[in-house]
Amino acid sequence: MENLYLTAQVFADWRAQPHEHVLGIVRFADQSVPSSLHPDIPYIHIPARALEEKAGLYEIWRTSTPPRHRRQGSIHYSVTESLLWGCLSSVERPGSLIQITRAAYDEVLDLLAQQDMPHLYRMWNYIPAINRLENDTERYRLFNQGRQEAFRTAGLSARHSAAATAVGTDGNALCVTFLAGKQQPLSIENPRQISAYHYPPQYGSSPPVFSRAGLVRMQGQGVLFISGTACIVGHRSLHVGDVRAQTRETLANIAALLEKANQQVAGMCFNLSDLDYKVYLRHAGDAAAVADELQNRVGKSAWMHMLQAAICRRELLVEIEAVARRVSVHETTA
Ligand code: 3EB
Repeated sequence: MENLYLTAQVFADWRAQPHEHVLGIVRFADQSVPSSLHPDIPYIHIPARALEEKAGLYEIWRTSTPPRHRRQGSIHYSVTESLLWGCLSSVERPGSLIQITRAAYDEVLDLLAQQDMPHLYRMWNYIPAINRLENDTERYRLFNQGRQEAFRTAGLSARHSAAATAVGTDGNALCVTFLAGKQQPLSIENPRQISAYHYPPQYGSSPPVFSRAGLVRMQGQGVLFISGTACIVGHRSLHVGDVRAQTRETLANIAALLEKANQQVAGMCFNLSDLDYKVYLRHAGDAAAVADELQNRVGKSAWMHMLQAAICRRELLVEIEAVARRVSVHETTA
């Protein structure tokens, strides 16, 4: 399995090739356009501006074996022997965020049970007006309530929750994409941060249910899914108003996660310089400063893709996620 990022221009060439092995395509851009691929291939547009190219950024998920493409309810998905990738978008009626979140997660969890792909590896959540208050409650917290209800009803414990991202989108639909499979991932928590599912109630009565990272073995590779990571130490947001310091702290969090993964898994050596970073910025104008900090820490040749999206706490200006791959995993411990 691999994920790659192509600007709209490169995608136009790529599209001309055969794509038997595509699990699904996510397009990040202001404007929606119909899929230019075969309609069977799962495709979702996320209303979020790509900062590299106005025409959009394409995230492509593919495998080494040809998947089958299917639809069920609101989910469009692809499935192989060992993996399932899917997407859905659910248009929100006013006041329905908890319900549509709950319904989306119920649908995803039902599908996974049915397809015997019981383990979620990674979830992405794009939430309309994520920071807006609704009856004095921030909408991200309403989302958390719906998500927690679904996990709880399915009997899934927070400790085995998936790596995730939850950021804003400019549209009016909750968009969810996910990757699941047969194998139980090794959940990795960050020693610099309290587990999100243990956040104190000041961040909402239902905590966010996700793990900081998850490691899965796939065909001799160790694949590490790093959740959206922000400038949070313990449970507090630091460096309010300083996007450069927030970026450095976020990278320190990712470095700590990599170190933890390397400790937990014999023979692993994940490194900051191996990652392809996906960066969410609250303000497009911060792109140059964030790119500069990333290059200072990771190297001038750092791979990064930047999107404009609101982050789940008002004071956070940047959030960074990544997928890391390493050959030859030996034994897993802990
Ligand atoms: C944080 O660490 C920052 O609710 O699924 C990052 C990744 C964040 C995922 C989620 C939230 C989520 O709390 C925000």
